[in-house]
Amino acid sequence: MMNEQQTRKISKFLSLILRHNPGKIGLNLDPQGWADVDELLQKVNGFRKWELTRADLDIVVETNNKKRFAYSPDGKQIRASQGHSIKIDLGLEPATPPAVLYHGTATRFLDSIMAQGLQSKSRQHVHLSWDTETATTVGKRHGKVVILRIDAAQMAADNLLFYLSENDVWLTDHVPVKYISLNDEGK
Ligand code: HQG
Repeated sequence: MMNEQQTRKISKFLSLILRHNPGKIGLNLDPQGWADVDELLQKVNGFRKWELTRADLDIVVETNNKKRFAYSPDGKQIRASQGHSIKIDLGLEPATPPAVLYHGTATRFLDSIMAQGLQSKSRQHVHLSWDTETATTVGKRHGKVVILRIDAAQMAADNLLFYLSENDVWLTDHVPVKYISLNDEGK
């Protein structure tokens, strides 16, 4: 049985493989980002000398705090639900966002963001959150956190597209400056 630390280690390695570098273990993803589960297990174990079983993988998929991975309906394939830097097509349909979305970032990025808007950087999309709590957690990874308020209603009205990932992250290509304000709610 895996403990929490092992589960986290596996999850991190899977994020690397399924979002950024499948070639590291000689794995191929299809154009929608899916990997064959049996092949993944074989190649991960070959690379890391782990003895990861399908049952272990089920636990990683189910217990992951952000539901980062999902199985195909027949259970034979697995992919990351978002966060890719490699070019894949998640096949998500455009969805109508809530009126306001949030983006947590570090204060040191503010000047640049307020000049260029939010860019997807190394990932395929800009990631936006439903709530300020989630945005705070995302932003803290980068330094002193600041929360930006995104006028998603106006963006949608202006025909900019949004997608909702399977694990509940809002995705869009770019957020122009005019839709961004500092979130000083409650101050
Ligand atoms: C910033 C995690 C300067 C942007 C999270 C962010 C999320 C700019 C950083 C997911 C900029 C990119 C994504 C501009 C954007 N000038 N900086 N014009 N535009 N930035 O990690 O949103 O745990 O690629 O604000 O929970 O932090 O991996 O994006 O600070 O859902 O599953 O450039 O990653 O999920 O950083 O995080 P990231 P993010 P996982």
